[in-house]
Amino acid sequence: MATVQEPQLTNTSPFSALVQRKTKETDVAIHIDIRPLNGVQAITVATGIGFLDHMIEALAKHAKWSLAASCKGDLHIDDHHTTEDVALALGQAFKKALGDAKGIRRFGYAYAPLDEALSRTVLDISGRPFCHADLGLRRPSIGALSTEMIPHFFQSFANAAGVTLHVDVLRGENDHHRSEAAFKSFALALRQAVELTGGNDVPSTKGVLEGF
Ligand SMILES: [Mn+2]
Repeated sequence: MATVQEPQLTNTSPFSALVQRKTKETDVAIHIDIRPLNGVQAITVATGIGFLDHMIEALAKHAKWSLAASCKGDLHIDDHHTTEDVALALGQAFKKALGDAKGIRRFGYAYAPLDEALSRTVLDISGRPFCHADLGLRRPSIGALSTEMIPHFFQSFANAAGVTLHVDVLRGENDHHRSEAAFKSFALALRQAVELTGGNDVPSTKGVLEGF
């Protein structure tokens, strides 16, 4: 198994986090910055699964993150552990980077089209993990990524990040497009939800977001 990986982003904002997650199945390192200084993004993703890299790159790009994500996983078995553990570590890193979540909008929603495909994401950075991801994918896999792992990615992220998440792909003929539209709408909704309102309160009538 690989050695523990070093942080890869330099000159990060206070809204950055490093998560390393190592088991007998995977060795994941995530370094995230959800508000990169001057908006200058640096994105490198290497999970060993090309289509997963493509989706996470789209997520980082459109969420306006800087992200260094790498995983050495047991791909000789299949893509399950790698996809799940990357999503868990990414969700954990996102939550850590958000800190106490003061002054954020909290709710976010977005539509994203990709040619004939159209996806909608509605989410709440609530501290209450929930995921409904209805992507309507029909192929067994896209590249080396099993399509059943794509909703599972959203589920794992939501669990680790403490996010209430609804992702629905409303139409689309091409599964690559349907999936990519889903990740883009997710990215745009996350970006909206973490926007700073200019206030400094916790956006909850309870005065606290569970787990933040
Ligand atoms: Mn694509």
